[in-house]
Amino acid sequence: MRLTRYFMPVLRENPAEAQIVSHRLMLRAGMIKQNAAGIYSWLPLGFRVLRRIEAIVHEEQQRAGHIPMLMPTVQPADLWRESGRYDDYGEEMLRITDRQGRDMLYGPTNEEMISDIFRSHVGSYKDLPLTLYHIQWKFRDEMRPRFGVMRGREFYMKDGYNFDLTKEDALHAYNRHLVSYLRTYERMGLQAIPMRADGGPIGGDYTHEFLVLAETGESEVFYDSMVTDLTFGDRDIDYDDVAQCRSILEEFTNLYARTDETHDVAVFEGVPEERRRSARGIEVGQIFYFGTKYSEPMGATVQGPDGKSVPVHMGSHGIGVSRLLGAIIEASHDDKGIIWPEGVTPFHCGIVNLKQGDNDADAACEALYAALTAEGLDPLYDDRDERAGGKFATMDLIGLPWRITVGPRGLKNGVVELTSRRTGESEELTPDEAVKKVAGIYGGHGGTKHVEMMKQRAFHTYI
Ligand code: 5CA
Repeated sequence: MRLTRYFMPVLRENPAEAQIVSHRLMLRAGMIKQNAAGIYSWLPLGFRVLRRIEAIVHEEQQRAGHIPMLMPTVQPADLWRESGRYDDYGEEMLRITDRQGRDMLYGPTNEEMISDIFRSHVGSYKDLPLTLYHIQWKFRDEMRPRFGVMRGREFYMKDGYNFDLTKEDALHAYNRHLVSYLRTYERMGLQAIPMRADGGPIGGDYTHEFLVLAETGESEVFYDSMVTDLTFGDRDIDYDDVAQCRSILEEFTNLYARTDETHDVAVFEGVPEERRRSARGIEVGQIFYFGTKYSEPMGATVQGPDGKSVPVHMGSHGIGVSRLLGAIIEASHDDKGIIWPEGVTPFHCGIVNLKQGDNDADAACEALYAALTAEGLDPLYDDRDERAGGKFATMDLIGLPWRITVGPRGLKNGVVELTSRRTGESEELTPDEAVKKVAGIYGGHGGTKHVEMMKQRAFHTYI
């Protein structure tokens, strides 16, 4: 993409309405535009990151054997009357009446609808286990929408639902989700710690929230500092292996880590004092096992091996896809702007032309652009007629992990400069070497750990 042909309305001034850094940077980088309290348009740069995050979620869900689909945003109230949640859900639910006077609602979550789909089409235990998921807009009429996409009223969520014959099978589905979430967040460059939580309006005895530690987080959390040393890394996972999934769950949840809802001072005091931490965290996902809470009232049953009809054991599992943009920025920025992890960056690399209109500089930039594109990468070429300082400030603000700077002086010596946004370190390389190095980082030329992240097929090929 050439910047002169793009739509990236960068703001010079700090927007007064933004209280936290991620909101401020998303507005300044021209990623989002607020249309009403807690309701945003995703401008092109923001939309790119949203799609990249979504693509990782799709990949990891399907790796775990979960099946994508899409349910509507608007739901009939009658389904929610069946589960009893129509009255319980309260003011957070956006209620709508259609022209026939029928009660509808903008879905805050989909347990009822998926149970209805299940009961219409599945009748035998032989069709289990089954996990269906979608990534869809949700609406919760939050009392205090704030912090930009972190607490929106309209937000984008991955929600998945498992259907199993027994509690034991459903707990395997729970563990499988936990493992797949650990991988998902790590690919986005995040450490999200599973913490024991409370079921809230979804319900259930088993539930963990995934929290990214950040001062601006809305949740208060308590944990053993050793949990922050755990990393998932590049393990081989067999998602059908019950023992393996359970042992990973144990590894990541045995140490003390709880939100304030379930915090237990007496148990916490069992953690050696020097390892006890209390902090703030951003909740980027939550998993639940709630047994037959929905399947029983809604008649989501199957015929078991003995011929008897039994309600299925269910759980639901959510990832805050749009909230993740805010969480990643909170975890990865400096005073100049965003620093995107390679896994989610909107463009792989920036090209800065220090002297637009200079024949050699222009030609070198065009050649770099073509070579990077041929490697399957998406460069953003700043081809504006602007001074170098302004171009650098824009690149730093929007946070692309790598920048190639091209100027007449370097070109005389046959070199360009490759700069890491994270470390600020630069090296002089020939244009060829620079392309090879960037392609290598993202998985070309023999590859690195980013191979899987970056060799992503187009979004529509995931499903
Ligand atoms: N049905 C279950 C699991 S699918 C469910 O709705 N879980 S949830 O309420 O925990 O939401 C899942 C995730 O959505 C949360 O962990 C959070 O990351 C995100 N989320 C929830 N409310 C908002 C909001 N108002 N704005 C942005 N993200 C939100």
